[in-house]
Amino acid sequence: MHKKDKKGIHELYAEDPLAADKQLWDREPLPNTRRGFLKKGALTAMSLVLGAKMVHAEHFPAGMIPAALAGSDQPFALPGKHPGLIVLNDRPINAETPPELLDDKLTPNDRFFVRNNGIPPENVDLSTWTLTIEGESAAQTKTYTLAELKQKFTPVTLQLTLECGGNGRKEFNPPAKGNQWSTGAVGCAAWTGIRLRDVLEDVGVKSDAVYVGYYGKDTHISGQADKVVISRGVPIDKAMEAESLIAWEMNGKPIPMLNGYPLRLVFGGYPASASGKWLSKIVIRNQVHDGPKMTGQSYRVPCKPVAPGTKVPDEEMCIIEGMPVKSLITFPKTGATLRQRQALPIRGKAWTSTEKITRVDYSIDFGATWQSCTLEPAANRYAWQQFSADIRFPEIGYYEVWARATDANGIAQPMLLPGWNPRGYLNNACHRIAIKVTA
Ligand SMILES: Nc1nc2c(c(=O)[nH]1)N[C@H]1C(S)=C(S)[C@@H](COP(=O)(O)O)O[C@H]1N2
Ligand SMILES: [Mo]
Repeated sequence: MHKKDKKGIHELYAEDPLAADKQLWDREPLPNTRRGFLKKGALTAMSLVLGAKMVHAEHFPAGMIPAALAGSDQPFALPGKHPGLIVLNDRPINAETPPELLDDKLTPNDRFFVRNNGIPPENVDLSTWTLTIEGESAAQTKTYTLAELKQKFTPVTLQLTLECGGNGRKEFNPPAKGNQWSTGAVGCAAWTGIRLRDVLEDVGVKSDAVYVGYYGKDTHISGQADKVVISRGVPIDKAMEAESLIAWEMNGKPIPMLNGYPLRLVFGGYPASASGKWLSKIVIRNQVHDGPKMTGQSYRVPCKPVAPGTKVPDEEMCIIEGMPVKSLITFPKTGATLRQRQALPIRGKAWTSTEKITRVDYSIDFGATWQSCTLEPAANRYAWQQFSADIRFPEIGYYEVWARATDANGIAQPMLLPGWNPRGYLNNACHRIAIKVTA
């Protein structure tokens, strides 16, 4: 095929999107990937996602999502993932979980969302995988094999909620660039591993330590071998918390490949971007960690509220250090219909980075009045909590069920969108579902 012909496909889509499969167009990845054809790194990512080598990939237009991933019926699931996950971006792979697939107490491994910034490592060898701890504020540099980590330190299992900082981004206006997450970049699993602090203490933490940063074995989408995909971190106090884990198991099984196999950090109550996957190195820093996606506008919000659409200089952006109180209705699926006088059971999850959720309420009159839900306690700090209620509706018609969680500090979710920010982080507006009551 000639270059010109390839370009023709692009132009057709660019000029007349309706001529193309509408859904395919809607699901296009970031605008910056629309031009040019697949790079080597992207090709690897694509094969990984399809679970098979893409034959003739050199002819596949860069702006297009493979048909296998583009429709609402995805014929082949992502490797190790439930077919109901919604793929938002295929290079790198990002997929969210619809609310009704988050109804289990703990999110099953195949339903846990995926947020990749690069390409996961291939052919992971457990016998040669190592974790190195170093940095200005480390008393020494020390490297552990997986077997050493498992033998030397006390294992722990904790239920920890991971939520991407950009979850809910889709709602912001003006829109923010990046994956247009709806509600599903969240999950809560039982993670088994060891405490990060035990390892840090074994190495020795100097008194001037302020931050830890991670490095993982994923590779950059550009195919450049030496380019770090993402290297974020947490303040030393967060690293030293009893719930901060280096994990190798998720719900009693090895962590799925797309979620960081064989080793990852798990920081509950923090933007999940801090929870480094395919973990190979931790640096103990005497300054705020400055790896890729730690600086500039990434995972930061304006230090002071700004009007929607404002350009905010880097120095007025502050690092996100915790996720806001939030909840999700996981049953029924939006659009449920029931008969008059039938009670509607609802279920959902609520989570916070503070001590705990103390109440969840629901409204069927668009927030005018609220009734309380039954709320289960958390298994441990940073685990999500289950709520439920039986709702009766006064008459036939259309309703919405809204849910609103409140934390131990008395902070409740906003009913509408919270503060606009340039990158579209921290949307914790109340979740709602549509209900029809018929005769
Ligand atoms: N090495 C590495 N770690 C990473 C990422 C990544 O791209 N590479 N993505 C981060 C982001 S932004 C999020 S939201 C979580 C997502 O974790 P999950 O894919 O297991 O749901 O992993 C974080 N850790
Ligand atoms: Mo994220």
